[in-house]
Amino acid sequence: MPPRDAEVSRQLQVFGFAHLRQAAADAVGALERGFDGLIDLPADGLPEERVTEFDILTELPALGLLSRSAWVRGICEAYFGRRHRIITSDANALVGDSYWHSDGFYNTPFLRFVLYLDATAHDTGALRFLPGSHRADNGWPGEPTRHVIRHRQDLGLDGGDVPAVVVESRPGDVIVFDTNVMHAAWHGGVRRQLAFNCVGEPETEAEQLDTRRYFLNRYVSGSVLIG
Ligand SMILES: O=C(O)CCC(=O)C(=O)O
Repeated sequence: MPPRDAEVSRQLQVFGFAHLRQAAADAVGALERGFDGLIDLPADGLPEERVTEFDILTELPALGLLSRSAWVRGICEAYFGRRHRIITSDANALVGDSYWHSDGFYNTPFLRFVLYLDATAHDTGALRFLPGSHRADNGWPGEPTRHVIRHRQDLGLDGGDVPAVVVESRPGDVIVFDTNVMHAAWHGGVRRQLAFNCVGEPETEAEQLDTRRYFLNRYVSGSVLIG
């Protein structure tokens, strides 16, 4: 059953992320074949470092189709309250940890839809979130965010011990999040990831500027910021 737009949008408003179990189950085979055609992994499947390819929706038609699906449109329109636009897309072979971060902190909301082609669990790099940390009205941009980033010095915690919601996923699941939300992946095994990022059609000058900055930042910082 496709995810329900209004409920997912409300989860995004409250928590900053939503786990859409098996929303892309029908596309897994085509996505895997497409990924293999885009990113060459070594024979043992273990790259030494992360590999990213940008702008993949044309080269990976199964992801293109998904990004234009009625349910993705429904979630975006419910969340943004208007028509949306896809800004960037990327395929990643991820290894190791992704430290606590948000993908910048913008007044304009952006959504990232993520699919892992490998099962991810608590101890193998599952994406994890600090619920509600995308909301400026919760006071997150500032002190709490700084403390989480400096978790060892300020809180005496390893990154993986910061209290968080770990979203374990299996191929076919989609995780969508507001990219202001604090997120990380610890104890990282190799994980093949596909993703695309969306924004509500920018209307004001500030939104246009944020969208341009966001677009550029994706390329400058890589698909997933470390550190
Ligand atoms: O799986 C990971 O390493 C984290 C991915 C991430 O931070 C992202 O996709 O924005």
